[in-house]
Amino acid sequence: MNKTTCPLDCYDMCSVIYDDNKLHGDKVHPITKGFLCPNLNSYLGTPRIQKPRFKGKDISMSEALEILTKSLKESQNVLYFKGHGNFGKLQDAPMHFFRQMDATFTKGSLCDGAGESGVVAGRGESLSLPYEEIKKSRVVVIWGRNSSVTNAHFLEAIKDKILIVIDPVKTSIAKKADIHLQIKPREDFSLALLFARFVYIEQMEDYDFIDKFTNDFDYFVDFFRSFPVKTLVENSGLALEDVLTALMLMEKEKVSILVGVGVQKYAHGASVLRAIDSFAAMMGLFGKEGCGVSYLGNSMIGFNNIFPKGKKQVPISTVDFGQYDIAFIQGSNPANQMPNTKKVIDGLKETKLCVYFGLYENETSKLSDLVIPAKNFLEKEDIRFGYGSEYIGKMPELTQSDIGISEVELTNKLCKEFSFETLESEKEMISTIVGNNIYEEDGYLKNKVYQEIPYSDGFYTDDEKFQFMDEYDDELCEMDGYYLITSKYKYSLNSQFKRDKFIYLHPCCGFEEGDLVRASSPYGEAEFMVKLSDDLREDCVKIYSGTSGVNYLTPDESSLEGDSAIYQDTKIIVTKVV
Ligand SMILES: Nc1nc2c(c(=O)[nH]1)N[C@H]1C(S)=C(S)[C@@H](COP(=O)(O)OP(=O)(O)OC[C@H]3O[C@@H](n4cnc5c(=O)[nH]c(N)nc54)[C@H](O)[C@@H]3O)O[C@H]1N2
Ligand SMILES: Nc1nc2c(c(=O)[nH]1)N[C@H]1C(S)=C(S)[C@@H](COP(=O)(O)OP(=O)(O)OC[C@H]3O[C@@H](n4cnc5c(=O)[nH]c(N)nc54)[C@H](O)[C@@H]3O)O[C@H]1N2
Ligand code: SF4
Ligand SMILES: [Mo]
Repeated sequence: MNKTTCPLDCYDMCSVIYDDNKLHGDKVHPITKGFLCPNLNSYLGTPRIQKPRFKGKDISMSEALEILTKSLKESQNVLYFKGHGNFGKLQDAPMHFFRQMDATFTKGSLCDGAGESGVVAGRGESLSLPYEEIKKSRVVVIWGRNSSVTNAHFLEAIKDKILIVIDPVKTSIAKKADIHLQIKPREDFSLALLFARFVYIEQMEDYDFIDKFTNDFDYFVDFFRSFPVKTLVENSGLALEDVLTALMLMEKEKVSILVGVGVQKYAHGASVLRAIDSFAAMMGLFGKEGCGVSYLGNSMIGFNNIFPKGKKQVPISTVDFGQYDIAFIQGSNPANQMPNTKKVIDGLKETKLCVYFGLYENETSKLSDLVIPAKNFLEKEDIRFGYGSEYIGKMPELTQSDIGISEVELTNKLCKEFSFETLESEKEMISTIVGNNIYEEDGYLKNKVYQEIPYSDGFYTDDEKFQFMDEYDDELCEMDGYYLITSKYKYSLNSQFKRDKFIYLHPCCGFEEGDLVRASSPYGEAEFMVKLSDDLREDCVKIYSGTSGVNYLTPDESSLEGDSAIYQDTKIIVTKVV
């Protein structure tokens, strides 16, 4: 039996059996429990790029590498741009080459970076909650995470809990919740401060915890008291009664708060996570059985990074491809997934050589001069770490194919051409990366950092204490139009697999199902077909990640902290196309 791990960018990190050319969910893995999601189920059936291509013409792999080498040798100005099409750690191998040739790297994130910097400011490091701890909670708060779509294997762990969902959309998990706070988008900061204010009024603080494990609580009290309750309630778009009901459900209980990326696709995303953490710290929810705040954890915690980036780095969400002679794009589809598609496409057209290194055809491969097919996760040796649990996943090479080249092989070929130091073998690199920081339990690997309940011995800050927030930065500019919700679609993994094509609006918005509409923002416009949904608030539109056109509408700006994309920090005007 061939066991491996799902390579896709996902909280669940499923354990996978590859048998008879098919992928199956591992029945004995405690989280996977025998089923895979529609995305991995589509993996083997999705047509791959078979052959390298240069300016539209099929070529051999050695010709492709020759063109790449020659162009790289002639250029001083190279961008290395990597996405997360495959979460394996050895996917970073090309950094080894591009660092030695002094290419420009990206910093920050298209994903979770704003929130992460808020978590790090308070806790020093972002650890997620072990699956087993979530199971021990009595109350689970799902805050800006669409667990039934993006985190489906965790539903089993939370099925008997008191469930609070905080989301502008009536998601299917929200419909099952004991209470759903259908918050106004962008206002989670206000809600976290409201919670904090009423914890204070009702004297629900955990004073022992605050004394022993935190700093600057008094400043935090002054900080949240500087916001009038009335303003916070109005901002949140919620009834105070519902906010208080949710808080009372948490009183004196073991509470896990599972936070997703939905709350932080904004300039002030770091402050949102810091405020949620500060509220949780006030309640003493860290370091105790069945308690904690789980955001997307740092998957590399405890491990050695053998692929450091080069010194030259630019924020990823504002990359201007046109400034580089060569853009080498790996495991990503920026022409669809990056904000401000018009600017991205103009830039990709301007580069002298745009190189796409991936598995599937997409908007970026079509715009690229040189297309290099990759090996898929079954055809190369790797290991992956998770951002949603304590598990580690082996990804052994299980099959071979004539198609594509692995990231490690490509790196070694380029290093040889440039007389740079080559890589060690895959097994040696994996062993250096993990060091002695893993252990085995019931046949599966886990990260030793999670052997103890996260933060039970203190935090990862200089004085090992949680740092409460006491200031706040935001760049809110008032605009007309609908809030944009752009979240994940069940049948696609960002732009991979089956994509959606609709804009979703509330039935009261005056459009009919099937209408063709033009959506516009200060960044651009695109046309979509309407679907009506009373799961939305009346002030929101929803367009899933991966939908063609959505990122024509999104801002190519970075969050105030964390150099992260801020997809939802704009408003959308919708007009009917006649
Ligand atoms: N099927 C599937 N699974 C995926 C992915 C995929 O594309 N498809 N992508 C993977 C990746 S890359 C990631 S990062 C994770 C992310 O997974 P999640 O963290 O679940 O992220 P999203 O789906 O973007 O958004 C989650 C929820 O946030 C809500 N939301 C939007 N704006 C706000 C707001 O202002 N406040 C609050 N409280 N909620 C808000 C949305 O309605 C949505 O229900 O999923 C991974 N898993
Ligand atoms: N509107 C909007 N935009 C978003 C988001 C959103 O919610 N809404 N979400 C953002 C988030 S959270 C993320 S993480 C980013 C994701 O953005 P990207 O990282 O660009 O993700 P994908 O679109 O999934 O593209 C992954 C590509 O990786 C390639 N690939 C797969 N496996 C391998 C491999 O083994 N080797 C190589 N070389 N290539 C491989 C595939 O061909 C695929 O085209 O998008 C962001 N963009
Ligand atoms: S749920 Fe996530 S980890 Fe599991 S198979 Fe699907 S994409 Fe992979
Ligand atoms: Mo992501």
